[in-house]
Amino acid sequence: MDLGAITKYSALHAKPNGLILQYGTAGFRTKAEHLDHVMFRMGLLAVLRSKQTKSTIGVMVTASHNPEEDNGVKLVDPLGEMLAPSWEEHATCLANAEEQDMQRVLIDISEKEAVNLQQDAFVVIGRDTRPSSEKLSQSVIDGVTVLGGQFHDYGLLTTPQLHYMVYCRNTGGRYGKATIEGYYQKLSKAFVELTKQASCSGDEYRSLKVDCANGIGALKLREMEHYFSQGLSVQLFNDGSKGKLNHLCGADFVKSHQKPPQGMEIKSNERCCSFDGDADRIVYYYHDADGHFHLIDGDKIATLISSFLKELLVEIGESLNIGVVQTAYANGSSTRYLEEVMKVPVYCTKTGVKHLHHKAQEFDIGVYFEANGHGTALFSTAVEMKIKQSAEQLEDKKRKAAKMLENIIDLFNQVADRRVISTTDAERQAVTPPGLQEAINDLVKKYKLSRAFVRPSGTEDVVRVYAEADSQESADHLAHEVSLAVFQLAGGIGERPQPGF
Ligand code: 16G
Ligand code: MG
Repeated sequence: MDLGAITKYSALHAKPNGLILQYGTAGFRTKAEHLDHVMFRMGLLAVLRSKQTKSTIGVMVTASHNPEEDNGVKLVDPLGEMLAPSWEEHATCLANAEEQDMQRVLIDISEKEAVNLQQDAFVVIGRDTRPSSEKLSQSVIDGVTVLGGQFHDYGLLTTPQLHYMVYCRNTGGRYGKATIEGYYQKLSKAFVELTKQASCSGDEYRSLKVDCANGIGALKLREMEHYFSQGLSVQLFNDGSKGKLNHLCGADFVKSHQKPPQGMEIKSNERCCSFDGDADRIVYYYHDADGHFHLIDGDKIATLISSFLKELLVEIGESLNIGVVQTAYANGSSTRYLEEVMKVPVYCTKTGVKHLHHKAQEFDIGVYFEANGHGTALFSTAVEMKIKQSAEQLEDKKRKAAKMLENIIDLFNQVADRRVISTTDAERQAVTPPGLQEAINDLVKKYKLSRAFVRPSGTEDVVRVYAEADSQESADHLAHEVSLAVFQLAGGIGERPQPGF
């Protein structure tokens, strides 16, 4: 380690005095102007992690669904997974070290993790379309180079694409080629195969309107479009040519406002979906014949996927264990449907893909989705083959799927942002301030089919309040009452929360 060079370059990416940041739910996230030093240091850390694991490590520069002015960074571990928790702690230490302590912190990490500093290191880098991202990814590269690491800068990428590149590089190309071309080929082939088996083959099922949140999803989907053009025709909206990233559009907007994004006209029964700013979330929606808006969010996607897979297992007589993983945000109605009707076990983890992913790995088939649209299904290659063969024998899946969704009548819910709190039980119970959980329990008792919880956000300086009940009015009331309890018991400042927030 050339400590002299590190000190010299670090000074060019100086940390603002007194700034403390946390490696949060999905990496560091804050205003872009506060992140230069964090990026440089994450370049350094990625090299150490690469040396330790003798593998390629990924660094993604993005703040996902946050406003355009924010940015962020997350590290991707060798198998395309989120950074290991012990290294998240190192990341926080390194990001917050004052200039004069940098060398000591780097040496500490290397010693604790038994990093062989002679080992080669390789880091791959991707970034979203935010105006600040290019410069910030250059700071990552500065960090990588000063520690003697090699790198490949993929430039503009979606977050899932960067995860894919890391995995491909660490599995000797067996999973796919670590190129953008390789990614499009692999995914479009799988998509075309799958849709060949779908019983619904009319033209109306072959078109999709896509809201790209004015982000990277637009660029990448445009590149990918011609790989599956026979299977699907896509129409892109909010492609970044005029609107602002994540502003009045994108998966987060559609989910929280329960309406289509701006800039997208919807006719009845047209199929639509929205990405978020780094294209790692998706939600679907449509207007029915009466013009009512219907959202197929993560809860419903998980229900469809797990039910589909469960049916296939029954067909082929396989007794593989299948589990669904959700978070406290999952609509209570979807949880009940999965457990009581589909007889699929459901587990609840803390918010954030890393927690869900980890739990889902315990099953032969693990389906995980957050209500907001982050998720996937995990299964072994052997299971994958069996499912593929038997999918050909199943008919009527569309009718069944539509029927199933009719059975999940969402309970109404309401979410609001407030100040600091700590939680337990996969974020469903508040531990502090004292008395808050008791107050919430009393409020919940007043409404039918109701549930409420509060948790500090891992991406913004707020606490989120969630409430659900059997009518929108009750959900709104409950959310307001819980917000007032938070305000009173957690030392709220400023104006008291108003009904409807
Ligand atoms: C991050 C997480 C997402 C989570 C969201 C919650 C990943 C890749 N992303 O975007 O899963 O739902 O944070 O945000 O894990 P909050 O903590 O501000 O409510
Ligand atoms: Mg995202």
